[in-house]
Amino acid sequence: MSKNAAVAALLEEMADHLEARDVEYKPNVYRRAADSILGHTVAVERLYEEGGEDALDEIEDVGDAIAAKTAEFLETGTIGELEELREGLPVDMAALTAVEGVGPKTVGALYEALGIETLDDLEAAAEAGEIREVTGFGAKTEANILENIPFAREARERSLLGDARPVADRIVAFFAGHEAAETVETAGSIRRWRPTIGDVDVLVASDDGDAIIGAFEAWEGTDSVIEAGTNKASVRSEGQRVDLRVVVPEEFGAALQYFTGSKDHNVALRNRAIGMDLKVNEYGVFDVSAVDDPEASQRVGTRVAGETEAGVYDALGLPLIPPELRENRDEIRRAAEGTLPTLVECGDVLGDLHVHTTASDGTATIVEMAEAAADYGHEYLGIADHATGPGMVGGVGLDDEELLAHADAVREANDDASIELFAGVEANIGTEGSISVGDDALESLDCVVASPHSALDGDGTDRLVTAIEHPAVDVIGHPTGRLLNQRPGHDIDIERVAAAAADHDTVLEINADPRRLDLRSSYAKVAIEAGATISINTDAHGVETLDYMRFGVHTARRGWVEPDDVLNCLDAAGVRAFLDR
Ligand code: DGT
Ligand code: CA
Ligand code: CA
Ligand code: ZN
Repeated sequence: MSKNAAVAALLEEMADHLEARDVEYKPNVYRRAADSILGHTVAVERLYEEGGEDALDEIEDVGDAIAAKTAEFLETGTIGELEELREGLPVDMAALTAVEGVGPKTVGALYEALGIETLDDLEAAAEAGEIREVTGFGAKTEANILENIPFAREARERSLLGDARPVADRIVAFFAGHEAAETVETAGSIRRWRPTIGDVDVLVASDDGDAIIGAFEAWEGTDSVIEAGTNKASVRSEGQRVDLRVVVPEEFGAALQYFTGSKDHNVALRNRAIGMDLKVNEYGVFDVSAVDDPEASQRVGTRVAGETEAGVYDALGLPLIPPELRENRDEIRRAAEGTLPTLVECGDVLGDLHVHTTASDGTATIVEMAEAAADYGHEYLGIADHATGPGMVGGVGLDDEELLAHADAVREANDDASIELFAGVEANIGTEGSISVGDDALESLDCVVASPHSALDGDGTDRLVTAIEHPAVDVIGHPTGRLLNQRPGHDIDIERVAAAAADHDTVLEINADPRRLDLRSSYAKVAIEAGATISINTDAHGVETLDYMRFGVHTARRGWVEPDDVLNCLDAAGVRAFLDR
């Protein structure tokens, strides 16, 4: 990943420090610059390498001074002025300001008065009733702070699925080849493919807990052991916390069901069981109709299931519910009715309609991307390089004439390619919903993706609906513009957006880049219920990230999406027919 996020974080921290010192105006200048750099599609290091500070200066909202500081960071790995500010106020600014109701000014005041530097300090001071004694603070503020600390801790401790999943995959592969392990599976949020992960849960079926735990501690991917017992160990690997549990093979299914969660799904499932005179827990499903006190022990009554997960659900009169659906969003009722959706699978996706090449900010040529997509198994690929327009600076993005020339190059490559190539564009949606490419150019392209790249705060509904209504727009890319753990993106009224998309036959993208996963699953569900079509695209900027597709597919599954809802589950001829609609 580019260094844009790192630079943006440092500029935000500078803004916080200046604000803590009651400096006016300047903090906002830094924040706007940070936002713009974060959302900028070209890597700052590349801009700097090619055009020096002048090129950085060209980024929206970045002036001389901030361009110089960015350059200083790229040259030295640090910013001198920030180092000085940190010395004057040696606090964990990001952690403290993550607490709702605590801003930089509060941090400054609490450091002056009580020497608070960390979240632990803050918590201890609030618990001791010291904060209410500081001028400008009261008992109510103190109580609020105390209440909001756990949430702040958690938000800061969640990893991106895209970072956690590879760690889980490696552990599963390791134990799949281990003689003492009968079965190994992920559990928890990683198995449900949540976009962010608190910790990675892994479950191993084995009669030899010591061998499994010992192997895990000694595994080359284990960086440090947090705790280890006879049947459970927690370690750190690649910055991820991993919880591994060992259970006996006879109870593996029940344990897998229990530890996959979600908690809300499990509660709903247990309630269903109670109505059937059954008890379900991590050890099995038990018939307790003849038992006086079902709570007397964990393994009570007659055991009717537990070796396999399907058996657990079957004992409760249900088909196996896919892990992605286990969020207590009506899946148990639908399972009981026999009307669960047939979810889209990776193998159903036949192409990718949003990738970049060196013509804009990608790292591979048209031919290289086409070959990689063919190797990946795709039947077609939509080349959607950036157009110029709002959000694009530093020379990135093609004007109308360049787009037409690029489309010719794509069509030429198509003649020799083993898969079908669509000549497309990723146009920018202006703040009022305008499309940053002329109608003549749009007309001559096969596939038009239009995405918001600038001004991503506030409500984006009108903006998106206007873009959806444009007759040449085929797909709305990453509709809200969110970046997970970084910025929330637009608020949208998804019902209105979905209705407009359905009306105008405009497709809504689930962007599969694990930093985005946008549309989020709950919005995708609303979209398909309104009759809109989804497209799952990687937005790959190089050959390596074509396999982001799986993150998009599992996000779609979390949104109850079926193959029929997805444009790129059609074959090339079907997609071509849709685009010519
Ligand atoms: P995370 O780690 O925050 O991303 O989310 P999960 O869902 O992986 O949660 P985690 O790691 O705390 O626990 C894994 C699963 O274990 C969870 O999804 C359901 C189950 N579980 C854990 N604690 C409880 C509990 O107190 N009650 C119930 N019913 N289930 C629990
Ligand atoms: Ca977990
Ligand atoms: Ca856990
Ligand atoms: Zn893109």
